[in-house]
Amino acid sequence: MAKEIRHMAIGLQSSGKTTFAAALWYLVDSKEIVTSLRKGKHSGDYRYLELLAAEWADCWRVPRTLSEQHENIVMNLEDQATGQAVVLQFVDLPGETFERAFATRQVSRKVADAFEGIRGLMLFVSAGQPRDDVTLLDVAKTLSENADEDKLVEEAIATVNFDPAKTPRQVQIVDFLQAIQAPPMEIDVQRVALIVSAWDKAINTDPAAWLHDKMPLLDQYLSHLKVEVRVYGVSAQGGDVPEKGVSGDEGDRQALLSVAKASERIQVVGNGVDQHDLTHPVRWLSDLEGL
Ligand SMILES: Nc1nc2c(ncn2[C@@H]2O[C@H](COP(=O)(O)OP(=O)(O)OP(=O)(O)O)[C@@H](O)[C@H]2O)c(=O)[nH]1
Ligand SMILES: [Mg+2]
Repeated sequence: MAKEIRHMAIGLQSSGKTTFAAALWYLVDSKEIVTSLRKGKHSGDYRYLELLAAEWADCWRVPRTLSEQHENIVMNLEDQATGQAVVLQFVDLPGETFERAFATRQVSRKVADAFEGIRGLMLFVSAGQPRDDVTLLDVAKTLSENADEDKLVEEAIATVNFDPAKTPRQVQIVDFLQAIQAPPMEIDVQRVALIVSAWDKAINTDPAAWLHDKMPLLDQYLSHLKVEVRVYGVSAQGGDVPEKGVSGDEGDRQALLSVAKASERIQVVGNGVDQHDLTHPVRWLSDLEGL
C-alpha cells in the first residue's frame, strides 16, 4: 500500500474551495454521519481549519482567502475500509494565484513544489457565478434592428482595456491544466474530480450535463485528456448564508440552522455518492472504490 496518496484542490477566485474545506473538516471531525474517509493522523496546527469549521457550523459565510493570508490547508484523511492514508491539500495561496499565473505565465517555486507527486486534482467551479464569457455576438442578438453595431463595437474597444484576469474562467482553467502538465512542471495527473460548488444554485439535475451546458470548452478539454474525470455537484453550504457581522439578507440561514445535524446540510450529487458524503470524490481520486 502506498505510504500516502496526495491530491491537490484548485480553483479560481470564489469557486467554493474554502467552504468545501470547512464543511469537510466539520464532517470528519464531528463524525455525525458515516463517511467513506475519516480523519487521519494529524500532527500539524489545525486552528485555522477549526475556526473555518466553526463559522461554517454556525451558518456564516467563510472568510475570503486574501492574498497576504497564507492559508496552508493540508488535510490528513484515512480510508475507512483499507486504512490507506490520503492527503488533500489546498494550494496554500488564494484563488488569485491562478489568475496571476494566467496573466504572467509564472508560478512561485512554492506553488510548483506543492504540486509535485500529486495523484489527483480536485478542480472547483461554481454554479453560483454569473456567466463571464458574453461576446459581441451575444450582445448583437439583443440589439434592436436599427442600432449602429459598428459604433457600439468601436466604443467598447475604445473604453475597455484588456485585463488578462477578466479572461473567461473556462479559458483560464484549461490553460492552467495544460500548463501544469507541460514542462517544466510536468505533473502526472491521473484523475480529476470536477466539483461544481453552490450546486443548490444549479438548474440542471445532472452535474455532467451542467458542465456540458455551462462550460463547454472545459468539458471538451477534460473529455480529451488521457485521465479519468468525474463531475460532482456539491452544495457544501446547503444554500445562501450571510457574512458574519453584516446586517441584511439572512438568505437560507434560519432554515439551515434548523437542520438537526449540521452535516446533513451538505448535499453531494453524482457518481452514486451518499447524499452528504464530501469524502466520496476524494476516495475515488485515490482509486480506493471497490476495495
Ligand atoms: N449558495 C451557495 N453558495 C456557496 C456554497 N459554497 C460556497 N458558496 C459561496 O460562494 C462564494 C465563494 O466561496 P469560497 O468558499 O469563499 O470560495 P474560494 O474558492 O475559497 O474563494 P477564494 O478564497 O477567493 O479563492 C462565497 O460567497 C460562498 O458563500 C454553497 O454550497 N451554496
Ligand atoms: Mg478561499
